[in-house]
Amino acid sequence: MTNRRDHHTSRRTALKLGAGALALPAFAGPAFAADKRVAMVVKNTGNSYFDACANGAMEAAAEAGGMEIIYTAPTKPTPEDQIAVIDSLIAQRVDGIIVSANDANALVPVGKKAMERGIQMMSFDSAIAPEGRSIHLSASSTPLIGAKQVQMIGETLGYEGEVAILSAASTMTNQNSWIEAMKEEWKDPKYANMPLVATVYGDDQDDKSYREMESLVKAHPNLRGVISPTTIGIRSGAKAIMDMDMVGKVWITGLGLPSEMQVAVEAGACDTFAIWNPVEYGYASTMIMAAILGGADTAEGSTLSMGKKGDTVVGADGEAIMGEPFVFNKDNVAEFAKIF
Ligand code: RAM
Repeated sequence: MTNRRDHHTSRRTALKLGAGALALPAFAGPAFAADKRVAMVVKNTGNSYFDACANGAMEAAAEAGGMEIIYTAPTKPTPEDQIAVIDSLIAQRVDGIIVSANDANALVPVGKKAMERGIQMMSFDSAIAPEGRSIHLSASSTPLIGAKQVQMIGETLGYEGEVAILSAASTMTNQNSWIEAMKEEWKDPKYANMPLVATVYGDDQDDKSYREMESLVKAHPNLRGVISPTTIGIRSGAKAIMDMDMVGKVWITGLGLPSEMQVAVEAGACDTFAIWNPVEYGYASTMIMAAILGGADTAEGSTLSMGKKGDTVVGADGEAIMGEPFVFNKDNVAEFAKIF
């Protein structure tokens, strides 16, 4: 059951050029999506990664002629609550919905319902299964993101010692596919002395992630590394390492925001971590939605414009990719912490 009052929704309408306004380069982008209403539905509220994505969405909306962005999410990252949010957007007859899914399959029926009503449905970040949307834009290649995280902890530990994974929720598409990709990388003989001893789920909640990190350390006295492929997990896990005085004994890596990881990197709880620019990711996703609303083809092999992020080509199952992740360490974390 969902308490509708829990849904946090923010609406902002990008400024439109009035008749008397100067038509200058800030609005140089395509104007095909003016007057459209697009919802960005993320996993849950209170996640600054998604707030950054929404900022990029607003930027794209302005470039695409001034469409309205409705940035919304359930308070808890569950599929049921997310379905209720999408149902209410269908009732409001928005033109397009961009979702980061809490469950790939559970969202298929509501995705189909939206498409039957003529609403353009796409996912970003965490995919809906192909039947429930047209396009899914991944931030980067799944094998690359998975492998990178195992490589980072390998380098930190000198390829020796027990490692665990602290993930988000067990139903989340993106974390699950990155974990699969990590396990592929782990097959390389260079990791023979760096076994994966546990995978636990903090559900993208700070308190649960923190407690899971504490339990990992207690249950595995020889634990030396943790990979957390979620910005919530890595920030809470790093805090637990610092609070438990485990700095120098256990290291965390994964996907984090420089603004949230600077303290942990400078304290030595985290050596390196990775992420893409979430502002650009929200921007690129929204530019694709604008192109689709303008009639762009989404069939495999089609080229879709991501505005100033360049073009992407639609692959199998409607999947496209934005770009490459960046790696952060003590030399560059402070600089990027100012941005995201
Ligand atoms: C968290 C969310 C999001 C994921 C990032 C890396 O913010 O789980 O879906 O992409 O981490």
